[in-house]
Amino acid sequence: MRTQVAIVGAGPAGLLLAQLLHRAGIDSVVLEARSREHIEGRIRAGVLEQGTMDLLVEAGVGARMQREGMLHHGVEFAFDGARHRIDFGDLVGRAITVYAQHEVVKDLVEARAATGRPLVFEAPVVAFEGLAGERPCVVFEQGGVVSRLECDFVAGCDGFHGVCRPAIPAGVLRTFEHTYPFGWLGILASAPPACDELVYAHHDRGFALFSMRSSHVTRLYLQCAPDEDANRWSDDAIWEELSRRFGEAAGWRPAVGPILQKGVTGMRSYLVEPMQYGRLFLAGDAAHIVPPTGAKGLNLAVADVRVLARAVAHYYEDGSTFALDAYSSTCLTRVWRAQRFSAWMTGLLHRYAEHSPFQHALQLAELRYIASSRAASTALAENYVGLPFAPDDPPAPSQSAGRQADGRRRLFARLD
Ligand code: FAS
Ligand code: PHB
Repeated sequence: MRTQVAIVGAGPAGLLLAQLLHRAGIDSVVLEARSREHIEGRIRAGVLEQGTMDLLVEAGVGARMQREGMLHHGVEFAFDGARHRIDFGDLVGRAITVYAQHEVVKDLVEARAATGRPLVFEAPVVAFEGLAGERPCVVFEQGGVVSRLECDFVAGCDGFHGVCRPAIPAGVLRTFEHTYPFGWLGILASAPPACDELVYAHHDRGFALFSMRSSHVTRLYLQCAPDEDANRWSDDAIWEELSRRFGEAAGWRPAVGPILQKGVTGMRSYLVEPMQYGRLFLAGDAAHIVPPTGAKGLNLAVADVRVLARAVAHYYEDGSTFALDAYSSTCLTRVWRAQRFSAWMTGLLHRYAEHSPFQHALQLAELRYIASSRAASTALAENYVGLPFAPDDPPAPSQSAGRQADGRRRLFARLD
């Protein structure tokens, strides 16, 4: 088998990259370890930044999101017994859409099928050859048969536990990591939203988050021990704890209903530099993890593959590698901004057992400042809705490139 780009992993990063490349006339093969049913049923993120929304629409996969997604122009913070709204529209003129990640995955899988190009399920990648050369090869298994896929580039979109990042030789990557002393117990509930927007709650008993998926399904999280066993929590115990953590916020309580799914997510900040090695380019969770407090994980994956698709298109347009060479530095500017915001939101809202009374009081002082200062709430809003994509990510070609620059501009116009 041979293709131009071998994509490892059919999560949001891999599937969107395949779609962007296809629209630029570039061939790819997507290799996914799990089944279609598994990846379309994996309950994860829910908040799409404005840039993600726009890119999905431009890529031809945003129609159902536009129909079924819920456009939100603000978010609420519950503390001091009240709810405080951050008005995105007034502060930064942008919005978010609440639309489940697994729905995005379904839309991308359907778009991939429409192209007729390969998306191979239950085909784990097990090895690589020639990543440092110009003719890399990906080795994968399917039905007990080992196959080789020759390509020009490998996109490592296989998530935090994938095989791409570990394929980079020791000594190449610099790793940054922080593990938080808590996790999130997340539930999906058959219950109508009791509030129009998301509510982040700071409470003495611990953090809680109210989100939603539709007019009859809600998504809620509560801070728990990092190794919490979700099965130890009865439905009643979960609802009682959530109601206590939201309860004093002006008498608001989430609507109670049958819990459809529950699970515990660990919390870590993680990042490798660079995000590339030879012809291998890491994107999404394969390269970085953020605590979900800032709702950035999925959106960072989207931003990475937008840069990668444009850089690969540069190469096939006129053989230039300047954008590919700049891939890591281009992505990492945004990744580090998201890391900062996610760590800050996590530190602001969670209960730390080791905190002194002063540190706990400092959290409340920060929350009160945000609620009372336009400057502080604007800073939160601009990061939450996502910073606009830079007009020329990757950097604009040098003007001396003449015809090449015109060609790229035409190409970017097609990709934008
Ligand atoms: P993914 O992990 O989504 O996709 C990687 C894919 O690669 C998977 O389908 C996997 O099966 C496949 N793969 C792995 N190894 C392979 C191999 N050897 N060969 C082939 N395929 C292979 N983000 C938020 O913003 N908000 C949230 O609330 C939130 N909740 C989360 C809860 C959980 C439990 C997890 C794990 C993550 C959560 N995230 C959240 C982050 C999440 O949304 C990620 O940012 C997002 O899935 C990133 O997408 P990908 O980079 O495509 O990685
Ligand atoms: C979600 O809806 O799943 C969600 C929303 C906001 C977050 C994290 C998760 O910060």
